[in-house]
Amino acid sequence: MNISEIIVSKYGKAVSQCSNEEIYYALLDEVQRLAEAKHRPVSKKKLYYFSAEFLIGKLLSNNLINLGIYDEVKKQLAENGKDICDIEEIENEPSLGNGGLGRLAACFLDSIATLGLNGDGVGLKYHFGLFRQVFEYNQQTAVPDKWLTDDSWLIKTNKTYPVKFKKGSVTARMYDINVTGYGSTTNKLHLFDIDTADESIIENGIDFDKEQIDKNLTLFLYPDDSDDAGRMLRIYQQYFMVSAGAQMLLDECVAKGCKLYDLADYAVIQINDTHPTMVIPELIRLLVERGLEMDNAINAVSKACAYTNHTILAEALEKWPISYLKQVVPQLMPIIEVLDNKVRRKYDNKELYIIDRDERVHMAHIDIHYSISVNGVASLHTDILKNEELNGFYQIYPEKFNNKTNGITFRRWLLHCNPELTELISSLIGSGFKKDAVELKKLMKFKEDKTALNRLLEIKSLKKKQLKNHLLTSQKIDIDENSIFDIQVKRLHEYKRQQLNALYIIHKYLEIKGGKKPTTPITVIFGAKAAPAYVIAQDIIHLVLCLSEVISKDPEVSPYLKVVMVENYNVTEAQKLIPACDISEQISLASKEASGTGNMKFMLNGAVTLGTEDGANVEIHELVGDDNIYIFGDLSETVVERYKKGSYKAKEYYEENEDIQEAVDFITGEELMEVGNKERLERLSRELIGKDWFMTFPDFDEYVKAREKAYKDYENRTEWAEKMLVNIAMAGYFSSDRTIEEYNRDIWKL
Ligand code: 26Q
Repeated sequence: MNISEIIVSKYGKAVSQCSNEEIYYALLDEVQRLAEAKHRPVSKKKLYYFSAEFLIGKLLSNNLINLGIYDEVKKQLAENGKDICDIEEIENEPSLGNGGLGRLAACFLDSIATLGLNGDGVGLKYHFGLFRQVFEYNQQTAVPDKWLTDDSWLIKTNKTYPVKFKKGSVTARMYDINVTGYGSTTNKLHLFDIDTADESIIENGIDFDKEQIDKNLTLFLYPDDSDDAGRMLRIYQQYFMVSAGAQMLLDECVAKGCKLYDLADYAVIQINDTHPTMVIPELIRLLVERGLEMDNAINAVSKACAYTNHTILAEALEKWPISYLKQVVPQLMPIIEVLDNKVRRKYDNKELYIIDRDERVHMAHIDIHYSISVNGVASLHTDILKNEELNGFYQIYPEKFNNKTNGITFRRWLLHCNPELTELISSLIGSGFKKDAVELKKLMKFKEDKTALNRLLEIKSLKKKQLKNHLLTSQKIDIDENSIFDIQVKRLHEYKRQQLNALYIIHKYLEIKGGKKPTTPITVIFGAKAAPAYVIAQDIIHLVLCLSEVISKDPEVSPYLKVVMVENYNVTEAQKLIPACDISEQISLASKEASGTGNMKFMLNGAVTLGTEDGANVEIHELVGDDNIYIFGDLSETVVERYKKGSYKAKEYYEENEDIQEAVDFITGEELMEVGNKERLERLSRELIGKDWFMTFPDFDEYVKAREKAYKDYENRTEWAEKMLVNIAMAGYFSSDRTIEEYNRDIWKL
């Protein structure tokens, strides 16, 4: 690629005379051309990855890396006085996902294309992704995040599909985004939208008229916890996506010679959580409409579908009231009833029914009965599904259950976000790890190599300085680059226990006030969005922001402890935060975090995990061994038992443990009250003492101990560098290329 030539032909001037924006759009056009020129994989059978969320992040650099021209472009820009990082800033991040599940879908698309597999994504083209988070008065406010620009990565196609609702029909139009793998083939992400969407109906904040479906259908991505009006719209969105997607895939299969009853020879549909579950009854409906007998249609569809479960939180499992479905998509109800009746005839266990006695449709139950595969996303998670949550189903379909431990794409989470570390690794073990991540294990040879270890520490320092500079410009926050960077970034949820981290901070603050100063100063960084309707989550954000203010205003403590909450945490911020991290906080209540994927990104970038035996932390622990991770807290079995018995009394811990009492009392003490909102802080304190549903108190002492041990170990820089090295070396297992190979080997068989 010759950038000067491209720019001259587009704008008639030199690169140095162009604005960053002009350069960005020229590169976008050129990358699109190169991506289109790569060939598409061909195979009889094709994968359709259905997901309500694809948290793809910015695409320019990712595409340049995958096309193998990133370094060249960077060099040519530099020769013309332009910094590629400034060009990257021009691109808006498409935040088309809530968190882990959406980001996983994006990593998977990258790996599917990289492995040359024939597989496309199917989803929705939201006009506004997840809300943009703004802090005001130490609280979160949510504002719309417009990411679409006239010229973007979306390619408008002329493919349209009618989608019928009870209230009337809409036309779905397909837009495509090229998915350039790090290899020779390109796939597509198909996102559906309506031409009549109307952004002008948005009122203040992120409110809008929820009645006008033809205008609002694709405006917003729903936060993971929402109000009732929003729920109805969710059903509209889900059906719109699956109906358009189902028609598209049937057309493609028929064009290849599919006779409909043999659908499973042409298509495999991976259902990403229950959000796309209606694709099962919708495909059955379409096959019947095209002439198949109901039983044959059910059989054909069941053989083509596979389901991934991402959560064991009961409240997050979708159960739609029949009355809702009847109001939105009455055409699906007769089919769902047939599916339920078949189950009822076969099994007399009410827990397995699709429709329960409260007239609600259990979406996961449709998936489990009418698909070939049910998978969890980490080994512990799959075990819990088999033995606890879905045990009834496991008993009747043991062959369907399988584990697929999540993974991340190393192109974005190492090569792109940490070129310095990538270069060091290449210089030590060659570039083979870029294609085969397990080769990172070769780094183990350098465990005692002082030069290599020192280079690792130098790179970490550099990434910390870069983050410091970024936070200074973006948020006017100044952090000490020589402090320990202790980071917890993820969606705000009680089960993830940001409140436990906050309790530790209070404990530490009081300790420093009492004269016990840390050897190396500590910077605790949070990044988290809370669903707007999730009150306690908002309260926890408020607590962290208030703590940050109180501590920074306290001259006795501020030289040793700083708390930062990064505003609007998203993929772009993650790419800057993760490489700079020393300690990775993965402190969910054991059994609650299905997998986690941030934990893998941190490990890959040389952070050491402080975590519970939960989700994929268990596998990280097994890989790196006791010396290279800080594990604390009750085990999943203990937690599960405690829930079953209903024996947990937070108040007893509060009354008997002085440290806990002191920390909790601080929440409603005068220092915080002075900067905070009384109602929020009091509600949070009551919630903790009266309920503490995610059991922070029982883990508190061990957490404090483990965190202190990590801070102490950090002081021995060489030993710490060894831990960093082992983490990087063992991270290869968590490449999403490995995960996708397993999906293909066990489920898709492309
Ligand atoms: C449901 C109903 C109505 C509105 C929204 C939702 C909704 C939206 C998003 C429910 C759940 C989600 C997202 C779930 C999620 O991100 N789960 C995470 O998936 C990751 C990838 O497997 C895991 O690593 C995480 O452990 C899991 O929490």
